[in-house]
Parts: sequence; C-alpha cells; structure tokens
Amino acid sequence: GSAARHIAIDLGASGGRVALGAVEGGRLSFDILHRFPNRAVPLGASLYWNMLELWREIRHGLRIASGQGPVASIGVTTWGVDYALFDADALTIGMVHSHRDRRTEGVIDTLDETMPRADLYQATGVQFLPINTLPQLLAAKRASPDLFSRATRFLMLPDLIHYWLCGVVACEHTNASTTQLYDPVRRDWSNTVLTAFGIPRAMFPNLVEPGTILGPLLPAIAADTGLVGTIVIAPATHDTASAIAAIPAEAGEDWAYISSGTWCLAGIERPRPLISEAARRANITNEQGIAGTTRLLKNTSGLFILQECLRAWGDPPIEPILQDAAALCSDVAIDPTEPEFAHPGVTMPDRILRWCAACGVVLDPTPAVITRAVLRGLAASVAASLAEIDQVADHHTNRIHIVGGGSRIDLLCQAIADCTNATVIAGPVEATTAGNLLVQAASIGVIAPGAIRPVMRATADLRRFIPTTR
Ligand code: LRH
Repeated sequence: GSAARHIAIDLGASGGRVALGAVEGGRLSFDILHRFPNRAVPLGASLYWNMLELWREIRHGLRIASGQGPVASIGVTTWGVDYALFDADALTIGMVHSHRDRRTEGVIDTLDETMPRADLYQATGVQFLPINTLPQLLAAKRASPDLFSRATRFLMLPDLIHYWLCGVVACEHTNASTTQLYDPVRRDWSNTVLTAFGIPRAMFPNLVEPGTILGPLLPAIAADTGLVGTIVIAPATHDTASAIAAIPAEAGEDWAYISSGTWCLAGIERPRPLISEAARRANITNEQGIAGTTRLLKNTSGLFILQECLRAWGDPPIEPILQDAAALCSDVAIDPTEPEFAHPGVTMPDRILRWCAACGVVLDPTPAVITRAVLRGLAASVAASLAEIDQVADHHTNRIHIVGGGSRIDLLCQAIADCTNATVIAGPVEATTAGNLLVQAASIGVIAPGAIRPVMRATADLRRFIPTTR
C-alpha cells in the first residue's frame, strides 16, 4: 500500500502554509499545497492576530489536501509566546494579541517587584523578553483587572487550532516552554511563578508530549474539509522546536543551529536545561525540544526588520536587491536587537538610517545598502549569541546548521560563516514543516523516534559556506 500521509499546518508571523507529506524509502517528501499571508492587524493602540482569517485559510488548505486522497494525521505548529484565553463558553476572550503589541512596554522592568529576576530565571530558565507570555498576561491583567476571573482556560495558539480541529484541550510542552510560566526541570507549569504573579493555575491545561495523539477531527470539520478518518497529533508545536528536530546534523556535538525566520533563534541542543547565573546574565533561554531535550538558545530579531523594509518599499522582488547588496562592499551593520527595530511600520528604513546616523554613519537610502546593513547586523548578532552560548555551556561550535527563510540568503549565510569562523550548512528552508510531519510519522510508528535526523540527512539538499578568512 502507499505510505501514510500527514498534513502539517504551520503558521508563521509573516505567512502560513498547509503541507502534505509522507516518508517513503527513508526519505521525506512533501508539497506545500496552500500558502497564505499573515500579518498582525493594528486596531486602536493594540496589535492583534486575525485568527479567524487564519482558520479560514487552514480549512481551505485542508480541502485541497483531502482532494488528494486519505490523510492519516494533522498537526499544527506556530510561533511561540502568544496565547488565547477562553471564557466559560470556550470562546476566546477578546482578540488574540500579537507579542509585538506595545501593551507590554515596561512590564519586564517591573517583574522583580514581585519576584527577583534570579528567582524567576531559576524557576523557568527563560530569557527576559518583553514578548514572553508572562509579561503579556500581566499587561492584559493591567488593562482589565477582572480578566482572570472571567478566563477559564489558557491555550497557546497551536493548542487553540488543535482544539478547533478536534475539540481536545491540551497544551503541548515545546510551546508551553516559551511562556516563562513553565518549569523546564520539572517539565510542568511553574506553580512558583503562577502563584507569585496571581495567575490562576486552574486555567492551565494538562501538558502533552510532542507526538501525542489528540483525537479524531470533529465531525463538522471532517465534513467541511472532506477528510475522513484523519487524526490530530500534537507535533512539537513550537515552530522552532519542529525546525530543530529536523536539523540534518551528522552525529557529534560540535554543531549549533540557527533557525532564521521572522525571529532568529541560535543555539545548541542539550540533554537537560542549563540554568546558571552565567546563563541568566547572557539572557540565554532553555526551551523544550523533542524527546525531552533542551534547546539552549538566544532569541533575537530576525528577518522581520527586512520584511518591514520591503513592505515600506512596496514589496518589490527581493532577489535583485539581495544581488545588489551582495555586490556592495560596505561593512556597516545595524544592531538588530535595538528595541526601536522591534515594532512594525513603514518607517523601518528611516529608523535604520537614523540609527546609523546616530552612530556616525550616513547610509545611502537605497534598498540594497539598507538590506546589506540589516543582513550584516543579523550575522554579527547571531555570531555573538553563539559565542555566548559556547562560553556558558562550555561547548565548541565547528559547524552551524541554518534553516528557515534565512538559509536561502547567501549573503547572510556567508556573513555568518565569516563572523563565526565556522562552516555554515544551509537548508532546508521549510524545516518547521519537515519536523512537524516527521514527529507525526514517528508518533504513529511510520519511522523510529530516532530516525528524524537520518531521514532529514537523506532528504535535504544542503549548501555549504566556508569562512573566507580560512
Ligand atoms: C519563531 C518564534 C520564536 C519565538 C517567537 C515569538 O517563529 O517561535 O521561537 O518564540 O517566534
């Protein structure tokens, strides 16, 4: 018979996709059947995700997939940290905020009024970022003080889509571990943190492992999409966790990864969390991977800055700009971690020019010049992250696997090789989708749990970038 087929739904902060794939002969093949844009929507002073539009696009993708034959399973991945609250009728309370909503401004500076920073880091192992779920929930409570008395349930966004698909309420570990409400040592919600900040523990569902079978599609969804007999499996629901699960690394420990999308995640995989004073000072995060591993990484701004510039320039084709940028020889690099680059807006190119001017550098305001400064800035920042992680974890990085959209950009890959003096191995672009599909395949026994990286090595078409200084 033909191999079991799986659907991966991946929502990213700039676009979503529905893919259909299968493992055959030790290789993964998949097609992206439906791509759709995603962009946070400003309304008043807030910034929201249009979940209903995403849900419509997802169902559209599922209908295309069902037209191609039976599907064994479906799983959902999304970006981390964002959440929905349910009221007593299991409807979301208000709209789902984007983590870039300015409501969290200043909140992380007040956390230590409730809990010393060192204690909060000890309890969660999570880097301090304004986008984290904890500061978001505190901002939400500040805006509506009775919020937690109306909320019955807390779900992360992949859990929300799973609930809409199959009616099962559960939070999957990998995405839960991005919240700053989760204890990566006990692998459970952190009672210490929830109690200290007055967030009701009762809102938080049971945690499930990546690869857990949640249940069959709701009859209405099966009828609407034409999918028959398809089950929902929670993959590693955090997009970064799925991407890292699918890194096509050879055996050995001397490698690091960069997952380069809207955000840039750079780090290493470890068997257990590393929560130390040095890790806290370096603002390094401990997120959950598959099979109980820890993703020790730093989260810094990624292609978002460039995406916003492109939007400001009227969304021109990026290839010619990248070519022109690669042909320049300027060394100017922005610092992508500057807070002023964290918010959307067509003023992004101007913010970059102003920031450079304040550093004494006058840039030509052309797309190629600005793009080069952004990409060189991303490379320098990711190199700094990896150097810090190597130091804190007593690790030595010789090879760097880069996956996600950034792995397509030669200028970025070469700049990372040059800044780190390590070989950069680029690809695949769609690592999150691949990891999502392969965790499902492993869950129903199509492949062995340890076979995900071997399958990726057999499948992926990789490109190498050697440091020019070598
Ligand atoms: C990347 C990512 C990242 C963070 C951020 C909010 O898409 O998931 O790991 O959690 O989005």
